[in-house]
Amino acid sequence: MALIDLSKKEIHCKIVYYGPGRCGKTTNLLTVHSSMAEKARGKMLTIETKGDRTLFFDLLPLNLGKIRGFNIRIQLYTVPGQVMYASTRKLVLKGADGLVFVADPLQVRRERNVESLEDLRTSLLEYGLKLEEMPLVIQYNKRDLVDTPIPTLTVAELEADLNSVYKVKTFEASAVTGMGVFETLREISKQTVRYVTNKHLLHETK
Ligand SMILES: Nc1nc2c(ncn2[C@@H]2O[C@H](COP(=O)(O)OP(=O)(O)O)[C@@H](O)[C@H]2O)c(=O)[nH]1
Ligand SMILES: [Mg+2]
Repeated sequence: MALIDLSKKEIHCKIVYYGPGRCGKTTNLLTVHSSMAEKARGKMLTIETKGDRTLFFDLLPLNLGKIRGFNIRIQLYTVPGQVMYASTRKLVLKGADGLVFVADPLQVRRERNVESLEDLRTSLLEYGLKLEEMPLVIQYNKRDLVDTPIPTLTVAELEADLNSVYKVKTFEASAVTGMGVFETLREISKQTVRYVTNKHLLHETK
């Protein structure tokens, strides 16, 4: 749940980057962190195991400026992808206001994407949240691999697998080069702030 501090005139939103292990969630946050001005970003907290895998979550606080006199603060989280961290993954989702589903285009990960999106939907339901009613964007990551010999899925295939039900905005991206990373963040931030302010009827606050 978003935290609204009326005395400080601040809104805190939580956006979670979700997706199968190794799809590029941590890399998204690292790219955002390295390109944001220092005063707009907080310290990135990341706890990784040896093989650059996220053990608990990554956290990146951002300050997005003001809307209607309220300071907008956003916290970006990632989840650990590995199967054995299912309970941590669910815990990170608690109180999420917006979601980015990061899809891996490697053909060998095709089923993992679908499973992960279903996992997201059912975990949210346990918190009483419906994915189709929440701010959501899908990012088709690693598009830089398309021109390499590595077998990748086409956008049409990914779209059929992951977006035939939700029909949300999608972005082609490469978290390593930065392509599409800010477009994804901008759109989910916009949707999330709108969702949070509508939910709390802030438009009635002067
Ligand atoms: N080629 C390519 N590799 C990527 C991209 N994004 C992430 N990776 C690589 O994929 C691996 C897993 O990325 P990571 O961000 O740790 O995935 P996470 O498990 O979702 O957090 C790392 O070796 C990254 O460098 C991308 O857009 N293109
Ligand atoms: Mg990670």
